[in-house]
Amino acid sequence: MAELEGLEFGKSDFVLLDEVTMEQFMENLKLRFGKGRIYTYIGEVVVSVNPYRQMDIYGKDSIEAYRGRELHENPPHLYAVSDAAYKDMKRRAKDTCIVISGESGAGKTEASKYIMQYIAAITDPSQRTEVESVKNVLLKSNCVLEAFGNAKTNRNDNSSRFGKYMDINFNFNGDPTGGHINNYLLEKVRLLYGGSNVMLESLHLQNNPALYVYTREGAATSYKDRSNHKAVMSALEVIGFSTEEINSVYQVLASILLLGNIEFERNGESVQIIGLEAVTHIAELTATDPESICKSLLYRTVATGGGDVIKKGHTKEDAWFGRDAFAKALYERLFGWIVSRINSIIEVKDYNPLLHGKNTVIGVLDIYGFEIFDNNSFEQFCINYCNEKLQQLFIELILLQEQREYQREGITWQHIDYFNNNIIVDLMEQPHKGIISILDEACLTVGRVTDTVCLESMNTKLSQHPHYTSRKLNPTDKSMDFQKHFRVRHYAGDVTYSVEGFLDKNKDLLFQDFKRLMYNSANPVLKDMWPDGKLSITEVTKRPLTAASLFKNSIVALVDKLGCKEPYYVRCIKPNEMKSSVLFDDARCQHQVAYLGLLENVMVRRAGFAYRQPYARFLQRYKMTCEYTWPNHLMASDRDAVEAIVNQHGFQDDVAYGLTKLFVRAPQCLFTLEQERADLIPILVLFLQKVWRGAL
Ligand code: AOV
Ligand code: MG
Repeated sequence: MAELEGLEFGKSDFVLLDEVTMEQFMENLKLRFGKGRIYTYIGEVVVSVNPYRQMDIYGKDSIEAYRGRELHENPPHLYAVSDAAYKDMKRRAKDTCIVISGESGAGKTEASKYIMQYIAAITDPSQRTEVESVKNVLLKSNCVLEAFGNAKTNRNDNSSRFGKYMDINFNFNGDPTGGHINNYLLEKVRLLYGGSNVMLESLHLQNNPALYVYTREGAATSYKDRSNHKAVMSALEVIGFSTEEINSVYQVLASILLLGNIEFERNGESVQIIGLEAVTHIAELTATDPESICKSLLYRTVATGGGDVIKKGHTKEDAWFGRDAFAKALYERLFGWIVSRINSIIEVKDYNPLLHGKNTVIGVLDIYGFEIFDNNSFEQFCINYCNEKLQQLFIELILLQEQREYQREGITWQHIDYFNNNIIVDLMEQPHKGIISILDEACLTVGRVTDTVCLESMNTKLSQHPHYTSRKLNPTDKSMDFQKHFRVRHYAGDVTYSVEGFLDKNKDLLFQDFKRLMYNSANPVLKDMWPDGKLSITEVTKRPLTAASLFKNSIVALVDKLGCKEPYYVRCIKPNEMKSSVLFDDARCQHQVAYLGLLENVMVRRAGFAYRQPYARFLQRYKMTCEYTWPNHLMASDRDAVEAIVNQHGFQDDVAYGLTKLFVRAPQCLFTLEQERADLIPILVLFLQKVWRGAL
């Protein structure tokens, strides 16, 4: 078992700080980071600082050290919370979830992978093959989803451009039986891998990302390489994708790249395609015909008021727009299809509760972190909205959870005021009044509503809101252009959004002709990705929900789902902007600690009882510090024995006795006990050695 840390590493739990001040908090965080202690608790919450280097704390022996142990028995670790979530689920037959939050590059995705690894390692020691396969698929799916859903941004080389919520199902034995992945908002358009030359040839591609418009930008810095590509291929195989399916995946990717190189020019009244060779290749790759592709690129089918169907020629601009929308949609559908294929492979099949007991779940949420770029667009708006919602959930749950625990244990609870970001969430999502509503309204308005017009409308309707600013409202602010920008004061900081492209992205318009084109593909895999292409133009009447509304609905559903599980939290902090393993940027870190509400979290935790432990555990750990309990007690119950320890140390006024747990108000009590224990252990060891040798 890993030994508890010495005091030279600082306090392993922030509730043990002498005083809850920002200074003390930061001092402790920095000290620990400097000593390679990247995890620290606030009660059951793990605060993690990205080490930006490989740590030797994730191996098999670490896993063994944490397996089945209580939170405070080992140095803080993701493994300890994972174990707690797992035990909680198993003991109480209750769904749990681990929510990982923090800004871009703070280490969320890495944390989620270690958590999955740990859960996979501790479950099912008998290694039954069926269970093995579920675990395998879950672990391998990470690699595939990252390959397709991550990209380099200026904040993180391997940034998640999609949100991932993964449920792992367990039977009553605590063995994994299946799982389900939900993905959220994929930022479309990216990536080219170093595929083998033979393969590239068959895809009509050349091994040079710079040749393709869609990958040119990332080409110089692309870190995806051949070995990575192989790993993805083999992961797809292990998961259970057929050769046909894998080929289709690459055919779609190739088509997207080729599509990006098609151009349009005006020829008299009409528009024509430059790059017919690419069209031929795309037709071959997508099992469609070149003529239909040309038609979809140049015309759209519209239903007239009289019920007639006519072909309307695109303007050059429409054609460009259509091409890009098609490419993005191809990518999005591909990603969605991969996720649903994985889901169909890992879904729990033939589960009979009578036979197998109650099915419980551990959910792991790894979503894109709060983002502030130089230019923030619609995607950042959605991503930051999601982070606001999760912050709101954190606030509610941490409070609620405390309250529930106190009730359960029969201890009185005193109310604590807590910063609340409801007001910002409302600004974004409130029906009729919020930004999303105003956007949707603009998208539904017939006629040419531009981004600027929509911004005007926001400025008028939101001028009074304390978290909203526009240049119009604040003419002195030269950092914003009044026709382009608005600013939201988020819980994590001010973000200036550029409205350019907001409406188009929100409409997410894809001409029906493309959907039909793909639905009519002779490749069943492609057809499967485009079920809505089945509808004829006269059947498509209902206006689809906008991108923002769809996203909002999915996040609301996610929050509901998380809300009814027992939550565990990992709060990630990014130590600096340079990806350095030694630099602790005080100001940046303090900012994150502040907006994550970590200080308030410590206060809530300490206001009542900072520390709690089941009687048996407490006794086990500290019985050596009391003459009545060492080596064994003769009292009626563990609770009574614990009381003896407490009384002997004079802590009567600092504790409360719950039904199953001891609650300790002052962290100093634990200090004392821990110190005494640490002092006693060498003496006891000596003593036992002597007994052993027969010296006594
Ligand atoms: P994110 O998921 O929080 O950002 P990542 O988990 O991708 O951030 O972490 C960014 C990088 O930091 C990784 O690629 C690693 O190099 C390094 N890193 C993070 N955690 C660890 C760790 N525990 N040990 C070693 N290196 C680590 V985003 O997805 O951009 O919001 O959208
Ligand atoms: Mg990530």
